[in-house]
Amino acid sequence: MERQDQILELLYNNTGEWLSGEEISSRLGISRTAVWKHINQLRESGYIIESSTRLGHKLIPGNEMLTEFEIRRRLETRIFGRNEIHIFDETNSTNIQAFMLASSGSPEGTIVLAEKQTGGKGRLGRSWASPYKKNLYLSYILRPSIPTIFAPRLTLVTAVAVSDTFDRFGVINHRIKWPNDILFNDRKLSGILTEMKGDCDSIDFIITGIGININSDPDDYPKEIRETAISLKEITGSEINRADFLKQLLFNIEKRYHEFLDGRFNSILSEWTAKASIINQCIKVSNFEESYTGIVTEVNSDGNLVLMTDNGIKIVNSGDINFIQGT
Ligand code: BT5
Repeated sequence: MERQDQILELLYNNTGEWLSGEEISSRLGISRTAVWKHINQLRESGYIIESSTRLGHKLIPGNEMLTEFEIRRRLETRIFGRNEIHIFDETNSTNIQAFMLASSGSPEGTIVLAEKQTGGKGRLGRSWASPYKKNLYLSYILRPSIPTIFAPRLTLVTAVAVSDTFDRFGVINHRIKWPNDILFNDRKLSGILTEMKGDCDSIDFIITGIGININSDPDDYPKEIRETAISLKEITGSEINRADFLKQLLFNIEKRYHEFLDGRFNSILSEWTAKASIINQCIKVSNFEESYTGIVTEVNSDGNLVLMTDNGIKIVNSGDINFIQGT
């Protein structure tokens, strides 16, 4: 552990109380001048620390830092985030970074975060708006030993884990929109992008990327999505600590991923279906190649939409859906 982290740890163990410079210096075996220097650096990086020559130092609760230290001290997972954590102040896309890390051997559970993405990716070449220090832009590496054809199921598994986390933060009335959106009042709160490297037989690795609007305000987005995006802060009326949200999210992702690996996909799919309120709805689904209108009879175990159309049953594996009014 680095010196600054050791000092933080001591301050955290005494949050809201004074801890003398002398005690810190003797516990860590460094000079009091060195303690002051580290405390100043911590303050510069955003921690609110009161200091007094007589009383020492006191950490004021309520910081909003997304650092490796803040993440690790919260973790309740066994694998996710336990090994490699990569945090960028700014990067093109956490999915791209995670892909490169996975290609050079980073293990399952490696997580990649950014405070800002300059080329945040959506599906089908679209982009993900990623304002600085407001939200969560997370990608992680999976290396499941499953047949390649099962990989699309992981998007549904992830959507349920993200939805579990919103439940936990009191956003009960959100909805999953096939295949990968989480909506609140028809506005987008989160999107998921699953990418894979492998061949027909086996998966080398999967990168799952999740964008979650946590503390952004409408002004933080490009004009085109101001009416269609929403953040957790806008829903709950208060700022959310991103590290707290991330802790819960990683816990839920790991839990759902292991349920999936343990052969419990069908029960996850039932939960997904209940949260998506899509069965028996009339929808139009469009992708590059085609568009169909029909009634959804099922989301099958591959995550495909099964539609009853005027021309019979259609099974659709990708695209965007719109609900047709009046059904
Ligand atoms: C998605 O694509 O919803 C997947 C988004 C995945 C983003 C994460 S962030 C971390 C990781 N690194 C990446 O580079 N990507 C992943 P799609 O279904 O194609 O939706 C994209 C559409 O959502 C855009 O065309 C906009 O209309 C809208 N959109 C873009 N940014 C948004 C935002 N921050 N909030 C709500 N809607 C947004």
